Amino acid sequence: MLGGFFQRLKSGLSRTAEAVSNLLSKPIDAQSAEALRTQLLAADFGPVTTEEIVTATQAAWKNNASARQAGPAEAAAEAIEKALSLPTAPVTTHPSTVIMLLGVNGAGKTTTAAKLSAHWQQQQKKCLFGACDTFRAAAGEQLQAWAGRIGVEVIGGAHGADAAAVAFDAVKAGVARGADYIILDTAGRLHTKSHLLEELRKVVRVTAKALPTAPHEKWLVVDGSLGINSLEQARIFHESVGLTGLIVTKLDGTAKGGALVAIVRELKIPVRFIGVGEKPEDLQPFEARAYARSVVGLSA
Ligand SMILES: Nc1nc2c(ncn2[C@@H]2O[C@H](COP(=O)(O)OP(=O)(O)OP(=O)(O)O)[C@@H](O)[C@H]2O)c(=O)[nH]1
Ligand SMILES: [Mg+2]
Repeated sequence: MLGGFFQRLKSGLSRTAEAVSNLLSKPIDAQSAEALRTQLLAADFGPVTTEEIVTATQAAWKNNASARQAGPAEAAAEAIEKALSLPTAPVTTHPSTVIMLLGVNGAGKTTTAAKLSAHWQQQQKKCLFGACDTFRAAAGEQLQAWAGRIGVEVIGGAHGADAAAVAFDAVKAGVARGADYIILDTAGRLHTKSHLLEELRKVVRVTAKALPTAPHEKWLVVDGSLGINSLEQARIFHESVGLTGLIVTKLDGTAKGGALVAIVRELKIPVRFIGVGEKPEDLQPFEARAYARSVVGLSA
């Protein structure tokens, strides 16, 4: 099970890994260090992490016989894992934990709501959806379709209804029915439009009226294939609502799998889960070590 889990992560990140693993399989000289730097930047690790990885791989090769034996890839994975280490609190546990999913259009919020439920249902947890995307006509139906497949109740509103009112109803219903997780799927929005962000803040405020400690988590769903372009989005959402976590989707098949590190470093927000495909089971709790090894092509 764990092996399969790691394999999926590794194959998902293989495009990023392919670009660097060749360079990390042999001694690093000045020329290959430059090539490595170029590849790491192309994979969107960002300049700071890129330099740390290059320095670590060079040092490992020069100074230390056992590191030399393990190879530059091990040194690179360690540098990446270190770059991701944050003082991270565990995900809030409340008898009815309210999780708000935010993000730009198409980031993967609705799919992630379904995946999260599938994940928690496996742990015998009860989930309930709030279909707070009342903006896009088909959005409620998309969530309904997922809910039907995985057996989750949805609280929704009519097209054009107030998203905050739907959130309120969903939280009340979830608490009344003893749901362990209440997942609020919100409408995709342009992070550059302040009135849209104001609407999100209203969802946050009204949710707290339904349950004073809610929303317990505000997770930004980020399309991992957009690479470093997502950083600015994440920054604005964070300033606007105060994020408590990230979910990075579409890490399967992207060559920009390093951007996750750049985002975590800059915003100091933990990655909670990653998406490595479109199916409900293609969501994994984020583990820095597994990610760091996969992204340079190493095995578990
Ligand atoms: N390959 C891959 N595709 C994904 C992943 N997560 C989501 N998708 C796909 O991305 C597309 C958009 O996903 P949605 O869940 O509808 O995105 P959204 O953020 O809810 O979009 P809006 O409601 O329009 O804002 C769908 O085709 C999903 O199947 C992933 O981890 N990997
Ligand atoms: Mg959606």
